[in-house]
Amino acid sequence: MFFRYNELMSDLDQKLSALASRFDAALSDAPDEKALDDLRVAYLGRSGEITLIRRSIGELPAAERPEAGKTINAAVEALEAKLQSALSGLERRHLDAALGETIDVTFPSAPAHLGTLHPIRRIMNELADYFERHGFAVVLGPEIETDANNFDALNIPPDHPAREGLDSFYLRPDLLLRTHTSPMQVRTMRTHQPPVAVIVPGKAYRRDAIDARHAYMFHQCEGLLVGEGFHFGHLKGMLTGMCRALFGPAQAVRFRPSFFPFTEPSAEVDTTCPGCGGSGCKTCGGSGWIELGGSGMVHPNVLRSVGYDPDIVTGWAFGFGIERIAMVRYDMSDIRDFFDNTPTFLEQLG
Ligand code: 2NL
Repeated sequence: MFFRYNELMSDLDQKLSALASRFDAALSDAPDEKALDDLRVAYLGRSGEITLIRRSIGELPAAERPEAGKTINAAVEALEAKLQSALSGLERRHLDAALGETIDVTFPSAPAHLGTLHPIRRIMNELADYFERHGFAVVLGPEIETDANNFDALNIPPDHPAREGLDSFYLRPDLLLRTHTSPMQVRTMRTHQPPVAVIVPGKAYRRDAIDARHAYMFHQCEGLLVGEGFHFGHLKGMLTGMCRALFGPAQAVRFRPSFFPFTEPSAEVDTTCPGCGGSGCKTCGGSGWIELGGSGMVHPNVLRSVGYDPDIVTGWAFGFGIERIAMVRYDMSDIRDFFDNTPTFLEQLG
């Protein structure tokens, strides 16, 4: 009797042998770990081909089932071994590729992000440069102040509305966040004999509700000149020069009568609107002028409160809001843009 080779093999052997051939072919085509895993699922997984074959054992005569089980287990082990060895091969190839890679350690890195000066700091620096050129010292002081320095010494009486808790941040009945930088001028006058020429840039705090024009913290630059023979003309000259340093040589300056408890006489300081050069635009509300801050001759009561003799020395002072100057300079409409800390916004203000 002649049998063809295939007929010698049991049906199960034939199935497993065909499966192994297909598996080998697919394995040699598998490019990566993902493909290997797909193969494992397709052949050895819960509903894979081997599982289907294993289920068919039930159709065999009981005597043949143990042998068939062993045959299938052997086939599974063979497939798993091939998968494992293919996986090791892939890993080795990855490693070889990584080891063969050359890294140019001299290649320039991406440029570091350096950031820029905050626009508020730029204005403060420009003010400091201008006043230092004219012999003023820049002094800085504490942001927590006594009510005596913040109010009493500045001729602000106990019943003045600015002293209300609603308008200021109190830490204790006698201690608050300074509402202006003036208390540092007071400290300077108490510790220095005239002549005194200082500017005080820094933070000030008021209990304002936040909107496009108000913030509970803002920056001020105050200035003070006290000595024998100083008069309003010196103030006009210094502030005109300041506006020209900030906004350009064509700036004019206008002083409007006003009131502050710490100066007498007092004046608001306006300068030519940089938006329109004085012809009137939206920025200046059509007036051609924009208001920068206040100024005046130091009140005799203030001079007395620091131990100076108002019959011998006179002086002037001023106070400007830095945000106000920066908003005019950079044509901004919302004060909150300074404090939102959006680098892309702040960096475009040059
Ligand atoms: C404003 C007004 C001003 C002062 C601040 C001052 C300081 C001392 C004595 C007298 Cl120690 N005066 N400072 C004077 C006038 C006006 O600021 O509206 N600032 C934004």
